[in-house]
Amino acid sequence: MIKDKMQKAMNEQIKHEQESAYLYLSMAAWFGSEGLEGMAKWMQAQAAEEQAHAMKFFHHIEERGGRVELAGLSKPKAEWKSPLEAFTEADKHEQFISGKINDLMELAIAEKDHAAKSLLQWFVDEQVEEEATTSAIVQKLERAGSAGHALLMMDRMLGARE
Ligand code: OFO
Repeated sequence: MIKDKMQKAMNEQIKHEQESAYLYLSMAAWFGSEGLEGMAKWMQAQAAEEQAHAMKFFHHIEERGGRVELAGLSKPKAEWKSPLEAFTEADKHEQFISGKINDLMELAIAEKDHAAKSLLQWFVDEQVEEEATTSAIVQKLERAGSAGHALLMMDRMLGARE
């Protein structure tokens, strides 16, 4: 049975994951409006992944006899100055999420909640990957600068994401 403290914290994390999905979906819409279809596709895939993350917490709470309670989502930003600005924000957002996962892990350790620790270890590893991916894209975009052809190449490369 999940304890109240952990249930509350995981319900909050469902909100963070859904807000991640919402932010990336908003970025997908913005990239689409800028004619950068590859980046739009990448962000759509990222949004779907975030929803899957939210569902992992959802199922964990339910499987342990807890109660999922959804919170309201804040309106995501809708405009960015450049692809670099959008991906830099995505990268910062992933760092924020890593912090939240670490906080949850700290709580699981303090509460001796081994089931939560097992789930959270997956997220700790996932966040390493998420941060590495977004920061590598930021680095490439920085190199591309304002060169149109480099940006279009990046767009094609990111659009190849399954
Ligand atoms: Fe759920 O990993 Fe990104 O936010």
